[in-house]
Amino acid sequence: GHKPVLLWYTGLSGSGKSTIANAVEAKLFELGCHTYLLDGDNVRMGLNKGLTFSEEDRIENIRRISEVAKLFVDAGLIVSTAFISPFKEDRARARSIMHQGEFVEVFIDTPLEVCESRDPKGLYKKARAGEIPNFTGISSAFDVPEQPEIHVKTAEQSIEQSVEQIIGYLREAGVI
Ligand code: GGZ
Repeated sequence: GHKPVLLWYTGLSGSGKSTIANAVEAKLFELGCHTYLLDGDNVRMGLNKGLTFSEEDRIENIRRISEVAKLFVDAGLIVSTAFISPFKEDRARARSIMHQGEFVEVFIDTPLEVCESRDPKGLYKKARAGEIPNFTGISSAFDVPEQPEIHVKTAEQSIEQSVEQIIGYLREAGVI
């Protein structure tokens, strides 16, 4: 058994949010937990189709994601959301609609230089060239989380170690 909880991943494009969230999910599945992952692939294509990367639309993107995540947590699942979620007010609102202890902020802390050097989709290159407006870290803000429950420094450890760090937190917190 496990307690329902929301793992709220936040970090720059290319920081490793999706990779780590997927690996943590696989581990939780092995442990018999019921999980659900919300990410760009299943949300920005469907529920939030049509939303752009303007400040206004990002706020709406995160608001809808927060509400949907709450529903899944109410259904008893361990929910993970993997979105940049750059604005601290929006993360604070997501936290505020959850019950005490059900919101776990996971800061995937990868320096901009590292994200930019990885640049798996070539988006940073395009953003630097001015081809993508409002690009987080280049031409749109990312508010650094001040007190995340879990602070993952990906430049200093392997993906496996990051996964263990998160699983370890969930064990200590009595979630799993
Ligand atoms: C940031 C952008 C942008 C802009 C497209 N700024 O690395 P990716 O490609 O796969 O992840 C990024 C994703 C960010 O969507 P989110 O829904 O997570 O953002 S937010 O929480 O801020 O609403 C990136 C791609 O979309 N992308 N344009 N301008 N990332």
